[in-house]
Amino acid sequence: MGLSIGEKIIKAHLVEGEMVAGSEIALVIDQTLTQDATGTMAFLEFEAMGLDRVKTELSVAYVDHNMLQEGFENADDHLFLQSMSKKYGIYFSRPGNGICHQVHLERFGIPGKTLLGSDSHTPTGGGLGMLAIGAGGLDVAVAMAGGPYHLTMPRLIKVELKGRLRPFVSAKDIALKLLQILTVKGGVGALIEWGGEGVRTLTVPERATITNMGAETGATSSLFPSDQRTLEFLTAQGRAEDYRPLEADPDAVYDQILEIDLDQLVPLIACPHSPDRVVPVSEVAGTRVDQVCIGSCTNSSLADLTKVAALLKDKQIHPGVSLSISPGSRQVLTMLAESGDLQTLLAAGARLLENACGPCIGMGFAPNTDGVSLRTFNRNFQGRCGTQSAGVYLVSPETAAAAALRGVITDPRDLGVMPAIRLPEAFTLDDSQILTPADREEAKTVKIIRGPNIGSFPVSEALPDQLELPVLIKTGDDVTTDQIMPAGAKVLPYRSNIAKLADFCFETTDPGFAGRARQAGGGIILGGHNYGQGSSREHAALVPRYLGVRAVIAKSFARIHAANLINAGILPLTFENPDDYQKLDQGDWVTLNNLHEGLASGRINLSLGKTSISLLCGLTDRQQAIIRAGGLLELMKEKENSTHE
Ligand code: MIC
Ligand code: SF4
Repeated sequence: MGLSIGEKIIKAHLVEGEMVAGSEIALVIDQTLTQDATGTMAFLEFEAMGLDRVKTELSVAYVDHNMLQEGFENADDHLFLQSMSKKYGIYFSRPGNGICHQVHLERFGIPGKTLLGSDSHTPTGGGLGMLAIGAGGLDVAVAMAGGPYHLTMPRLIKVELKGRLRPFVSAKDIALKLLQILTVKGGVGALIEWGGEGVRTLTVPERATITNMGAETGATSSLFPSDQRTLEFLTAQGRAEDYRPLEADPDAVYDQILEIDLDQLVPLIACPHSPDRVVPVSEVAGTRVDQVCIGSCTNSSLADLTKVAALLKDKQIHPGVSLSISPGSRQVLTMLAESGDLQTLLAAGARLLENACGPCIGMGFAPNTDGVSLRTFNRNFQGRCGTQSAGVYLVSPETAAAAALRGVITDPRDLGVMPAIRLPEAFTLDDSQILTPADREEAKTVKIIRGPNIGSFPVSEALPDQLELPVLIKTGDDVTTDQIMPAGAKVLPYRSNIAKLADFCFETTDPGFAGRARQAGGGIILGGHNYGQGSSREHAALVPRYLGVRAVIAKSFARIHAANLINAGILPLTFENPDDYQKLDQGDWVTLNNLHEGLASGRINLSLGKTSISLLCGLTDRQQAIIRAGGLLELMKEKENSTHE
């Protein structure tokens, strides 16, 4: 039987388990990436492992999220990351060099390799044919230390692309179409592989837009083949030697096959407040627009911004619209300046922001009260932009440009003829803002710079056999990690300071949560389906754990968050009978009985007065050991102590 692209990469990196969907496997990780918002914690965890250098082929640390620097906190974090990188053999992409996923694609990604990143949009690398997976910081730290990455072998979804995109319809519309089909839950447990004749028409940055947003379906990762288009991109980046072809075997077998006809695809838009609320742009055309933001790891490539410049050339944006442009990298910004397109964008009235995540994560450029913001980004969860009452719509660069010109949501096809754009054959190369680590000798003398904002990793304790705790909160379906642990300009500076961060847990939806947890000395969380979707931030597990949360009971979990809960020593439990969710309420004191036996048998009994509820916890032996120890770092310490005795 033939193999798919993903199966080929997995087979070449498999160190534990079998390639059977649903079972646990472990993979060797070739490359890692971290960013500043999750990286400080990942680096503290790596440091706690006591190694003198990373063991990967390549590890890169990026600074792209926390760049407002309203106080000393962010700058402290940057210096900490820079000194850690220098000492431990990690390349350091300086603030201003660009968004991690865009820069990694341009300068480091290699087809056929594995990449583990402490950011949920790491699958952007799948556009180059690399198996790129998002994970919590601790899993990335383990990979930096040379340990394998454990995950559930995904089932395979193949998406066949037919035909060719029409003018004004672009890769973002393909990503939105898939979200319309799969929803924010449909990709959970799956690897999405793209194939069919339409694939050949898409460039690597276009493919990367699609694999980037595969994260919104909950998928483990998304992958394109590595072909002539890949070679063209790598050659233009001066990296032709990194090319290797990679295709699925013709007789590869998939669990599900979908088809998208590019000829029939129209401009699409995701309405507030979920990336899967997708409709044709024409359905909401005419809606007033206050703000348009172009950028983010989804749509900030040179081609994206060149298209926008072509559409805005010799025109002025609508007076009611504020337009921001955040180029994905310094390479993109430099080339926009060289081509004159930067001047075109500024002359049209655009506001130029840094080459960073910026408004995507609520770091500035928050919309007005009740504002309507059209963004080329990937997430539109309520409040993520910094304004609770604003409505964020997700669109392609073409649709964003049309709205910027007209002041209302506009089908970009109404703009007439799409101007032809010309891209240079070679990218402008300048890696001066990527710092090379010290060699082994010099590394010994490098001192780690640790400002007062750098906290320490919280300690946890082993799991008792019985827990009696209150239900601290009862949530609905699709709770995001942005709700559990909000980001934005006020909170992000404390990503290296768990004690301080704890004040903000569930703050936007339930400001009393942290107080209740502190008062009760801990508790459990009750969730609906897809609990913990979205970001990979392990803070959404570390902070509840710090507040004494020992278990989350939900109807189902998002992949990365479930792994983060286990690593933090929090038990993820599901209902044997989902209707039992109705029987529990906030404030109930519940008892979880015979936990150690239950962990092993996969079934735990919860009692609430006379009511007894059966909960499931299908954990592997490895995961059970982590939970018993109180967390992955605790387990590693236990193991180390027993070898030293
Ligand atoms: C996001 O898009 O939510 C982030 C910010 O990039 C996160 C990481 C984080 O919370 O730091 C992600 O997607 O993993
Ligand atoms: Fe940054 Fe936004 Fe991409 Fe997350 S989704 S990495 S915040 S640009």
